[in-house]
Amino acid sequence: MSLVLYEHPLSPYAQKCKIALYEKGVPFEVKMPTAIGSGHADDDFIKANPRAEVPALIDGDFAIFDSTIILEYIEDRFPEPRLMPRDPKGRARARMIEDAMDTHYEPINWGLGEIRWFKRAEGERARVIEARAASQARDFYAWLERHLGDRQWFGGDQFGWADVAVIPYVNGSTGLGVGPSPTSKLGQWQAGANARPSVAKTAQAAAESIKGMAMVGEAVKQRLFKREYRDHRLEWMIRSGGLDVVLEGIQADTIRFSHEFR
Ligand SMILES: N[C@@H](CCC(=O)N[C@@H](CS)C(=O)NCC(=O)O)C(=O)O
Repeated sequence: MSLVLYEHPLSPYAQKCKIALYEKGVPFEVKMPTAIGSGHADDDFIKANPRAEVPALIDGDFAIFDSTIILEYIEDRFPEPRLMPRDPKGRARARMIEDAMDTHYEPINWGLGEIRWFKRAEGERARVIEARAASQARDFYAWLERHLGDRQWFGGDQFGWADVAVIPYVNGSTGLGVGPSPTSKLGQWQAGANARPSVAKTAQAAAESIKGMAMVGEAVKQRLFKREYRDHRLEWMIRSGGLDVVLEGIQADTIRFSHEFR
């Protein structure tokens, strides 16, 4: 068996898949697509994922894209230890949380990255967007805590699907200075999740990779980087005070939309 995961260590979508594979003890090889994020994906990678996004999982001659579908495939193919709860409500909760993190939460971190790393706005303009991000994250933590309730993990007494789906984002937010308070219920959950070797290894790779982000603002200015403002990310930037960021990026040709299938 040879599994290859196309990934980027900072992609929360890819992190979900890595954590799941580590939890299940499945060996896999990681590959970073050439020039990922720049808008110049290579043909081999596009063959694996016509959306030209990480993650993509290659299992022999079969290629799968989209982190949710990959997670489902991993669970089907390697059922033990089980990540998805058995009871219908637990399963629905896990799926709702994953979907909310991937679509509603993800652009908060991504938007902060656009400001901090890719230098899309500075001064007062940046502060407005950053303040919106911080307040959205706080509100989201309250929602997550309601789902966590008094349980150790989102699915009960076993680390599982929703934990895998939340931890990459909450760790990303902590790195960006808008994480949950360590003494809060969510902060304590976060510390517990980070103590797991699967999560620690994934977070360590992300921390290494972040060192390379110092230069990317300059790369955008020089138009070497053309960032993907797709679906909820585009909406987030506009609704959070960054309409100018979008318009300027389109004019400067440093923003693109989703890859067209071919
Ligand atoms: N819905 C997709 C989203 C994947 C995604 O947006 N990946 C980003 C990285 S976080 C990416 O590869 N973007 C391509 C690019 O920026 O060129 C999934 O769940 O896998």
